[in-house]
Amino acid sequence: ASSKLLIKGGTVVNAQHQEIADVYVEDGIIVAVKPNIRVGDDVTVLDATGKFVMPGGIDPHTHLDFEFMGTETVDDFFSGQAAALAGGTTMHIDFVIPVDGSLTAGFEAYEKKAKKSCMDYGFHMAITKWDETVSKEMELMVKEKGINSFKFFMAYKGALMINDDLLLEGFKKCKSLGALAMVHAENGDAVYEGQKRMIELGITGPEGHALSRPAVLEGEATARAIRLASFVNNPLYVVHVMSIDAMEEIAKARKEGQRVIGEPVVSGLVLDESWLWHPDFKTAARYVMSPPIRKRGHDKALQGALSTGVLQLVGTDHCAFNSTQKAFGIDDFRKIPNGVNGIEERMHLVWNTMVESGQISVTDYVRLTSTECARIFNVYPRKGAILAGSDADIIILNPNASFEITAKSHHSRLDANVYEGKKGKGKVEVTIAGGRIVWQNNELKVAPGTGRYIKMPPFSYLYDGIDKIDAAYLSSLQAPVNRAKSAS
Ligand code: DUC
Ligand code: ZN
Ligand code: ZN
Ligand code: ZN
Repeated sequence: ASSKLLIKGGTVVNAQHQEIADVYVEDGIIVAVKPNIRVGDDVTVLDATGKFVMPGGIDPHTHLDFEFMGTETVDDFFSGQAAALAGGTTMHIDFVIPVDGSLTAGFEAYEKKAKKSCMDYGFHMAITKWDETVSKEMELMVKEKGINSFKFFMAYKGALMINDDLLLEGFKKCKSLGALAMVHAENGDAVYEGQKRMIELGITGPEGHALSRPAVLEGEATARAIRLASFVNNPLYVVHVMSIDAMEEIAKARKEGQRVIGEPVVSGLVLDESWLWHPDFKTAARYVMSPPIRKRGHDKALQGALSTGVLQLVGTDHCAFNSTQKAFGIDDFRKIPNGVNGIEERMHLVWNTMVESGQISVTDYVRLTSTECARIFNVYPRKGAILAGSDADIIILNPNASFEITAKSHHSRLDANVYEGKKGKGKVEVTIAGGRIVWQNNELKVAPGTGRYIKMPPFSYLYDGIDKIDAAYLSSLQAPVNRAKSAS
């Protein structure tokens, strides 16, 4: 295949602007974006007339090759990424989980898992305990390993959960490093209580999952994390915002000027809780993820929050378990491995739900599926843009063609799909990753080892000017209070 590519006549869309132009690519990099580019016959030409030429999607939230709840996801870095590319996503950020509390060991393990990558990727890191070593290792991760975000689990008591003291320590450490603190916001102690109560009541099926961890617990933890972040003047990223309760806390904080980012995921935007009441266990268990998919109404409210800018970007939390694994919880919903798919479906479902429906513009679509993620994690404009000098991660979307989601034809290793049967207009017809055409005519051409690790530097725009706010606060503390010295 040629390493020179010309995409002709499409509408090139960036987060700020769209125009009809050609895009010329050489050796994996976009070289020129302008009308009527002429090239020699050694160049592969793609006609994009009547179609949108956009930055490939960036999924900020995935779990590939993840060992969790006594098992391991069926999608690894190859199958998960292949699925992503077939759906128009060209980069993802996965979560490194420490090994026995060691960040270094965790990083090395994920480096190995990711060797088979066929698309570019970055890493967040989870922090599951706290001591001097962890604190030192965080520094190493930021300064040498290309990690600029750390996730704290306020849920999963007895496994990943951390308490408020650690959360504060972690926030402060993130701040000193210019890294972004992320939270899984559910009150883990209360969830534990709720789960026990359901089992005592004899509610052992998947509906118990929803009943044991209602939206109020997500709202509480989100509010707590936001307030603690405010206490130390720290930017905060809330992952998988699933409820109105959590979203409203974010809205309020942002309105007051706090730097809070909210990430809804596709399942929360397009599905609802009724699936957990499905009479067939196998079907219901498929929809178990945490925080749970909420009642009808939360989906629409989250869509609205995306369209008004209360929430900023869309992830998936892609975490794939087959029905045999989901069946571990046949007698006890607490043992159903948590997670749903989405890495392949995100671009189509967001297009269909948000753009086709008229809720957002095409430029907004690019912003919340790609550009904003690149900005937050500080890899813009290398990623998230169709500009001269950017990586050639590009999709061609035909707004008049249609897509249909079914496990029969998806590229994940999953034996089912939570979006089975969903269809609509807007189809990713071509995916270009690192200058290579990897998806065309419904065919994938991917090879393990072609994806690259993208290092993410600290101090993204979320840190702009934060030192001034801190300095003002400090000097306010140092203004003396004049109290009359009274003789006793
Ligand atoms: N939620 C899930 O559903 N899966 C992975 C981890 C998480 O927080
Ligand atoms: Zn593995
Ligand atoms: Zn989570
Ligand atoms: Zn997750």
